[in-house]
Order: sequence, then structure tokens, then C-alpha cells
Amino acid sequence: MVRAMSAPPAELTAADLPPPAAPRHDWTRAEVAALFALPFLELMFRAQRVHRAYHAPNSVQMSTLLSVKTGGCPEDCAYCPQSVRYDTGVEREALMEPAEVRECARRAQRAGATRFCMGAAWRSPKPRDLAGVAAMIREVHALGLETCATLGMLTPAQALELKAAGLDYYNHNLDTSAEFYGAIITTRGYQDRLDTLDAVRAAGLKVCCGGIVGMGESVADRAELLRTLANLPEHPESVPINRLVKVAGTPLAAAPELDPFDFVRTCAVARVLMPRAYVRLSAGRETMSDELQALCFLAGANSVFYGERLLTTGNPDVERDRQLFERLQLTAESAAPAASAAAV
Ligand code: SAM
Ligand code: DTB
Ligand code: SF4
Repeated sequence: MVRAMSAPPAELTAADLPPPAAPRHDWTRAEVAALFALPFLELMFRAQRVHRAYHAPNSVQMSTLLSVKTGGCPEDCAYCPQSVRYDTGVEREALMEPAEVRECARRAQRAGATRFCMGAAWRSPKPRDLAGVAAMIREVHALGLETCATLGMLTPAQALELKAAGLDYYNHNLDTSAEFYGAIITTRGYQDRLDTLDAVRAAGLKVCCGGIVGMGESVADRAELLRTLANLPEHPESVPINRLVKVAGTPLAAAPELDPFDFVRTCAVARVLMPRAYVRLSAGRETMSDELQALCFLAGANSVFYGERLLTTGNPDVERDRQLFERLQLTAESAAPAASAAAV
């Protein structure tokens, strides 16, 4: 006899699963190494379990990036097309005007983005530059978008000035482990990055901080990057995981090919270590297959950069993302109530 079966729930939620462990800030090297060493499917299961306890399982947050000051950066980050030291064909441009930025933000909002991130190729902003960016932030904030900026190192006073202008998030990546950092950047140290993160937190800004995979780092370096982030006094609200975009002219243009599953593993471990964070599938999506992106979402990535451009390199166009989301039945996270209240 065939037994009648009730329809399975559309989504397994926290209520269907054992309670997850609470977020921790005391991860050991051995524990994080053990996560990376798990069989792939086991790691994916654990990441998915954490993901469902803390997040809507089929929803993705969308941020749009704009380079508001391009090229000519004095720093020597080996991956970056905007460093003045490498011949990459990126032209140096002046800081954009607030009205121009406002138009770009409005377009991003109409296309469905809920956060707008302004990036500048600076080591750190000069006082006049900061006033210019503060004016942009006021414009974007007034549209009802969440605001994010990435401008290099900040002093505590600069972080407060940005907060007062209406900044919600500050992006400042650790990029890799403290041990490997010197092989990628020599013009600043890991402690400089940590000091800026402290200043950002102290100003009451939300922290967006992650790194890059595929620069020739070891699995132990990836584990140390994520452990450092997870052991901060508070987890970053947003953790961008970038796959290196190999740009001709940069020292990393010929970096060894990364196994795509190792990228997925990095997303999954980030999800397990920082349950509440939005893990952003960041740079490198343009050359990823839809299947690889789907695996990243399964691993707990729940945010993307949305729109044709990152800062100076390409990103999937809006139509390709629309189709991908439709095929995976993913929905775009809507704006936070306070943000969506403002007129578009
Ligand atoms: N100049 C500021 C800074 O370095 O903090 C802000 C802009 S910088 C371009 C922001 C981040 O972009 C870097 O920390 C790095 O993680 C990422 N990035 C830059 N070039 C990249 C590339 N070729 N591939 C992947 N990520 C990249
Ligand atoms: C982040 O982690 N990735 C974004 C954003 N934060 C600022 C930048 C990616 C840049 C990729 C290379 C480029 O387009 O210049
Ligand atoms: Fe400059 Fe930022 Fe690029 Fe480094 S990553 S060279 S600091 S723009």
C-alpha cells in the first residue's frame, strides 16, 4: 500500500533543525584548519545548517559599486590595477562630483540595489577629499540607499566625520593572513588595517571586511584571514570574499589557477565562523559559471556586487544576474524599512 505523504515544507528553517552554536570569537588555528580539511559535502552541509539558522535561505543582498576616484594610488598592493606602480592602462581620474554620484546611485537603486558603495584609490583620504566624499554620502543617503565607502586608512576623527554624513558601512579588507600580507603589500602593515577597523567600529559604523582568494596563498593563510575576522571583538556585518581578478600589468597577473572548490570552501568556512554576517560573493563573478555561483550561495554566500562594473574591472551584467536569480529562484533582499521609506 502506498502511504500518503504530506507535502514537504518549501524551506527548512531554524525550527526544523537543531539549535546552532552561538557565534564565537575564540576560534583556534586547529579548529579552523579542521573546517577547511572537512570533506567538501560535509563542509557544505555544516555551512548550510548555520546559514538557515541565521538567514533567509533563498535571499541575496545586492550592493552596487562605483569608483569615485580612480587610479594613481601610491600603494603597492600586488593585485590592484589602480596602483601607480603598475602599468595596467587604468587612467588616473579626479574625485567625482556629488551630483554625478547621485545619478549613478539613483540608477543602481532603480535596477534593484539596496546599498551603494563608493570606492577611492587612496592610501588614506586628505581633509579636502573627505569633505568631498561626505557630500556624496549625504546625496546617496538622501535617496534612501544604504551607504558604504572604501577610502583606505582612516583616523578615528575621519571615521566620525563619515558617520555624521550618513555613512552606514565602511569597507576595509584584511585581504589575507598577517603572515602572507608582506608578500602582497609592503607600503602598509596588517596592524594599520586593524587600527582602521577599530576606528570604524568606535565611530559606530558597520564593518565590511574580507579578503581575496587566489593570490598564491596557502589554505592556512585563508584559515588565518577568516580566523582573524571571526576573532575580532565583533564580527564584521559584511564579509566580501573576492576571487582574484588577474589584471595584466599587476605582479599577480600570472598567479596560479585556483581550484574553484577551494573558493567555495572559503565561503563556507566564512559562513560557519561568522553566522550573522552577510558573506559577499565579490570580485571574480564575471568569469564564474552559474553553477559555481550556485555552489557559493549553497555555501552561505548571500550578497553580491550588482551592476556591470566593480571598480575598474567587469562584473556580470544586470540581465545575466536576473536570469541567474530566476533560475535559482533566489530573491533580491528588499531595502531595510528605514531605507525604503525614502522616495526613489
Ligand atoms: N584603496 C582602498 C583600500 O585599499 O582599502 C579602497 C579600494 S581597494 C580597490 C578595495 C579592495 O578591492 C581591496 O582591499 C581588495 O580586497 C579588492 N581588490 C582590488 N583589486 C582586486 C583584484 N584585482 N581582485 C580582487 N579583489 C581586488
Ligand atoms: C571588495 O571587497 N571588493 C570590491 C570592494 N570591496 C571595494 C572591489 C573589487 C575590485 C576588483 C578590481 C577592480 O574592479 O578594480
Ligand atoms: Fe590603492 Fe586600495 Fe588598490 Fe591598494 S587596493 S593599490 S590601497 S586602491
